[in-house]
Amino acid sequence: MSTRIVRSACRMCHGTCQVLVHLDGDRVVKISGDRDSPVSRGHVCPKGLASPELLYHPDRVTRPLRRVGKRGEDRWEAISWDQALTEMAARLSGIRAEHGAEAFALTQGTGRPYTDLTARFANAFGTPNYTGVAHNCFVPRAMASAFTTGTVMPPGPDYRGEGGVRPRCLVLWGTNLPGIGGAHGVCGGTVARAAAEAEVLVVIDPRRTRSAARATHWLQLRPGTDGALALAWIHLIIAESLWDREFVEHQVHGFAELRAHVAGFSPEWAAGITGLPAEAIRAAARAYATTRPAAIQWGSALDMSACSFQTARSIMILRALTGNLDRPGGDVVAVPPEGLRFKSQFLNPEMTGKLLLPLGQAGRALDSLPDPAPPLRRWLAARAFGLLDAIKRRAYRRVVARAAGRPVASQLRLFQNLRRARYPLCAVTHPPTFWKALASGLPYQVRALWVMGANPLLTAASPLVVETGLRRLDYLVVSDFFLTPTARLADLVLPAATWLEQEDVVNYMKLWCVLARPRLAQVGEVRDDREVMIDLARRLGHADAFPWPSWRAFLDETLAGTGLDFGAFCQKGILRGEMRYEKWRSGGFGTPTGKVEFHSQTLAAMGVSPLPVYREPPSSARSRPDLAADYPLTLTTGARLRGYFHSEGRQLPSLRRLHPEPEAEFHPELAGPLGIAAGAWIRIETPSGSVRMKARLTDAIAPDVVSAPHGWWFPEAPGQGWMRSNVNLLFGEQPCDPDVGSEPLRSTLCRVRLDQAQARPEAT
Ligand SMILES: Nc1nc2c(c(=O)[nH]1)N[C@H]1C(S)=C(S)[C@@H](COP(=O)(O)OP(=O)(O)OC[C@H]3O[C@@H](n4cnc5c(=O)[nH]c(N)nc54)[C@H](O)[C@@H]3O)O[C@H]1N2
Ligand SMILES: Nc1nc2c(c(=O)[nH]1)N[C@H]1C(S)=C(S)[C@@H](COP(=O)(O)OP(=O)(O)OC[C@H]3O[C@@H](n4cnc5c(=O)[nH]c(N)nc54)[C@H](O)[C@@H]3O)O[C@H]1N2
Ligand code: SF4
Ligand SMILES: [Mo]
Repeated sequence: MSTRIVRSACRMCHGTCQVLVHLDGDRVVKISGDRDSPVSRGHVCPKGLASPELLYHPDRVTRPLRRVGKRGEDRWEAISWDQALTEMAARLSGIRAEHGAEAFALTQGTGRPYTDLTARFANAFGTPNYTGVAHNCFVPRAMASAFTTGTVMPPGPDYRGEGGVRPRCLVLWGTNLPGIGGAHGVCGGTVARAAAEAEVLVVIDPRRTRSAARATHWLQLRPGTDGALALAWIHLIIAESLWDREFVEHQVHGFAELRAHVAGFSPEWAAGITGLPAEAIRAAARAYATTRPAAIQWGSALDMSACSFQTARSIMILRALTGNLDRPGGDVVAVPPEGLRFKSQFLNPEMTGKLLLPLGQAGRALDSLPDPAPPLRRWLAARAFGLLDAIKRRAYRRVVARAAGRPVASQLRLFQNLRRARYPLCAVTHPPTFWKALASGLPYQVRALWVMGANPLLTAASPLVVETGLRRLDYLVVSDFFLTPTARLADLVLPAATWLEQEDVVNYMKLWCVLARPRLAQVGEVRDDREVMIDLARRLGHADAFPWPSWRAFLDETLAGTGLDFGAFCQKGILRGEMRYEKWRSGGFGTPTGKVEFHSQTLAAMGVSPLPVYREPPSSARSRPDLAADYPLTLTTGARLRGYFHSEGRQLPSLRRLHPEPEAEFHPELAGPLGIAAGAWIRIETPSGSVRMKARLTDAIAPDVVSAPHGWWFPEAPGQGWMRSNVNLLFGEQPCDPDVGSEPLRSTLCRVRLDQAQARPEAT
């Protein structure tokens, strides 16, 4: 057999690296780093290396499976794709005809290739019940960017330094990118290099990560208190006159209001909340404000709190206040390659097909607030919506073009008003509310759900509510690689293509380039999720919204403006944009005032604080001293493991060897008095539940904090053991961030004890 090496773009995490795929004949035998890649410069992580193990795993679902036993019994028959999609189209049309389009819902996992079309599918079908994990992942930060500087894709560190300088000060705030591989379009290898190069490295993390150990300033704050820290930084920068006067004078709206607002948020105030010494807060803030250029790499620890949006707002403000926005070596917005039509929702909101959703449907989402209008007004509104929809359909392209010209903050306000959104900045159906509605049948019963590449029994908070909800459905379809605990409850399982089996123009969250991903393998009958959505949408009569006969046709359209077809694009491997800095000098900012909005009138009109505030985690010693008596420790969950992507990878041997068991980290000082030795099985308990993990003793964490991984199940166990070590069982119904609806998964009260049964249970 001949061997060859083909360059591609890995997708075992959010997809940040170009890699080399080694083939022996038709068989993928190895993945290696690509030293020539300007994106990843040879970086590759254990997940990327394990790709062939995923591709050829004997447990993969390789044909559509229809349930034959009772729900959850794990008895299936293989059927053809045509049978599967004919049946699915019939079931979904039937439900739409009988119960309305809103009785069908679609949920997805984190950003993956399918994200290109999922929202569009839901909107074209006519359901407002499109949901996922957005509230806890990236969207709080994207919203902060949209409302502060006018771009949904937030600015980020100028790692490439095309202006001749890279960040001299780098802040890693709630992220461990150098340790985990990659996230949200950023390669961990790139961040590691920038951190090593920076003269000042600030790390804000309750755990002493490797980066924290080598940082100039490590702020080991109490989990969930980043919002207070950020406000204190703003306070200090203003109090000590360290802000960029010229930038603020010409490019900022609301500085005076902000100045008055933060007067009370001194480092001493924040010290009392964060547990950090006031002097340490001062020193780090001064270092950040006085070392230019400076940039902040932020991470998802900021998203999973009851104060996520406001904290991200404060950080957006810091970037502008210090004059680092879009300046060489600062926090920049990249320029995309010329001629390309972006398909990522974050870069091209038109892809979501939001305007395809009939106007009257928006307010029927499971999380919409009740309509306060009297019945006659509601009837009239429905008629008016009908008329407007007819006009909209006719003039679709013009309506889209006009809408796209308006500031994104104004678009969001209009849409969220129409939705009567309970959480004004949660642009999807609020996930916890969604799962509760599925389980309770209130305000109405959802009949069918498509779970597109997600494992909510492991990754959503309140897994028992999720389970009840899934069991109540008439029809559950799950697209996945494996029969996960979630997929086992399905009526139909659709086998998905891995990245090696896809072809793609990869632009997930990387504005500055797109990468080529040629199809290099095919196992069984697996199909690309997007091809399946196009196929199904057309069967359902939505060829207008999905005019492409195939996925390849879609890709060719994406590339049309570049003069390349997909084959030629693959030869090139990457297309890059040409960086320009200080773009605000010509165009201002895409906000309603055209400036960076420290104060936002749009937010005020949506019932959100127009200036950033701090909120205490709802379950903490400060907010719930009554609980703290029994649950004295602070639990943070989900710090990423290098070898796993969320609940994935437990069945891949090379990854399981890296992390064979779920391990919770805590301090020896805490373990000693509890009689817990390293490696002992323990129980972590909250008022909502109890899970089993192994003790990993380390002084890298404060003595009153526990850090536990999420996503643990045991594919090898008879019942898959999804209740054994599933950290999300520790979260019951909890107050969410009132703005964007995120959940405080990074800070909740808990306690720990030795588990009496020290053996590993084999079945659950
Ligand atoms: N306690 C706690 N919970 C958390 C977090 C935390 O930090 N703490 N983090 C949250 C965050 S930020 C996120 S984003 C979510 C992630 O939540 P999920 O996205 O649900 O996480 P995964 O475990 O990756 O589940 C995805 C499933 O999709 C399958 N899959 C992977 N790729 C594809 C594909 O291309 N197509 C299809 N059809 N299937 C695919 C996988 O096999 C897997 O079973 O978890 C959240 N949950
Ligand atoms: N290997 C791997 N890579 C991944 C993923 C994965 O599951 N595995 N998931 C992907 C996804 S969907 C996401 S969202 C990203 C997330 O990746 P990152 O943005 O890097 O975030 P995390 O690793 O979740 O958490 C980063 C750090 O936050 C710290 N932390 C915990 N609580 C707090 C807190 O309250 N405040 C602060 N400041 N820090 C805190 C943790 O100790 C951890 O070191 O990673 C993506 N990449
Ligand atoms: S960091 Fe992500 S993209 Fe890079 S090799 Fe690892 S899994 Fe693949
Ligand atoms: Mo995420």
